[in-house]
Amino acid sequence: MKIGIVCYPTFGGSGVVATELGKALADEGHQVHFITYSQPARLDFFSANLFYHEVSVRDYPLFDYAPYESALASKLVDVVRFEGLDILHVHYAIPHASAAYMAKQILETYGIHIPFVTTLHGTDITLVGKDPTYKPVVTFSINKSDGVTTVSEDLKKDTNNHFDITNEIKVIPNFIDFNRFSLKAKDHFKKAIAPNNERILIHTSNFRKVKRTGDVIKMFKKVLETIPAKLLMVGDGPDRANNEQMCREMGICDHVRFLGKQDAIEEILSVSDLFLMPSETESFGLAALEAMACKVPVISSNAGGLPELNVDGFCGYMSNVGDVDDMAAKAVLILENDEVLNRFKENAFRRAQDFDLKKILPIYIDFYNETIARHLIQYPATASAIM
Ligand code: GMT
Repeated sequence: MKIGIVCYPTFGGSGVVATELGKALADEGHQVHFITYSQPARLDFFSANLFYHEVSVRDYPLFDYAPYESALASKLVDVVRFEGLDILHVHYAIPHASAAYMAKQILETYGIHIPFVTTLHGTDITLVGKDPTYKPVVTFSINKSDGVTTVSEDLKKDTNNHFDITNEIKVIPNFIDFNRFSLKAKDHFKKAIAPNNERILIHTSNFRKVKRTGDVIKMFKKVLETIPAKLLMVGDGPDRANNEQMCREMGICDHVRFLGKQDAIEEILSVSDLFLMPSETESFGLAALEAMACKVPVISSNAGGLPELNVDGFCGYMSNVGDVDDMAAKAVLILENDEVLNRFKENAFRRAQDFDLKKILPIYIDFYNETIARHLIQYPATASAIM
């Protein structure tokens, strides 16, 4: 198959899933074309089956806001025509799904009929998409997609609750590539962070309000009252400066390291004992899955799709959003005893295996084939051209 993937090229979860999916499809022999405004963060190597097409937005003094959506739709038309793509897969509804719809309509004027699949990732529905600013466009483009997927049952439910959806939504959970995410021997690193064998707690995110990074700091402060520990805060974003200030006011700076954005996150996870994700909402929680794959149990909130990933009392614990006391108590329960900690670590790894890329990739490939087949029924004249 020749597949066009549209995504945000940043470190955000949707971009990561899109890029990892594209890489895996390319490994299976499919030709994958990424179409976005800069090289996706995890696409930093050569593969014969991977292509990147940059969407450049022309600035003009008249524009207060450069029209990215039009530039993307035009680029999609160009790439589909030139490369002969079979299907488009857009990640994150805004503005990718509506740009794909626009491109599809334009391509029809050239006699080219291409289906597009939209994958909803979370904030495109739960935070941004349902705002009246975008809602009519999001609803329309979901309903006009030839296939729609969400990364959890909870996100499917939210989408159906908040929008007037006439399309069937298929749930395809996020996945993990164990070739990259697995326990690495990084003892020297562990010694540098925790010279007295303190437990290492970790949080990774984009430090937006929804991640409740302040709760991470408060929870850690409570854990520290019982257990010698260090906290690694990985990533960057709007709340980071506040969180650093909180640590100063709490007098715990010696125990907390803010590491900023990190590429080799699997190496840092490999020296960690507990992952903290107290999010306000989380459609799936990919960062927690990455931790689990590296044998790190998870203390999380029970918001959104997190109960579909974190199995309470098995590979971690869940608490109500904002219940920092409960989260800290459960963290101590896991951390205070080596035997318990090791059991949770092994269970985290076992749970992560349910989301092995090898299990999820065929579901996406089948979904593409079904979508193309359904589309061909609508446009039988194109069948011979594609097959
Ligand atoms: O959570 C973020 O900050 C990034 C966001 C995104 O859209 O890139 O992540 C969403 O998609 C991820 C991949 O499917 C999910 O694992 C995250 O749970 C989801 N974030 C939220 O729902 C808040």
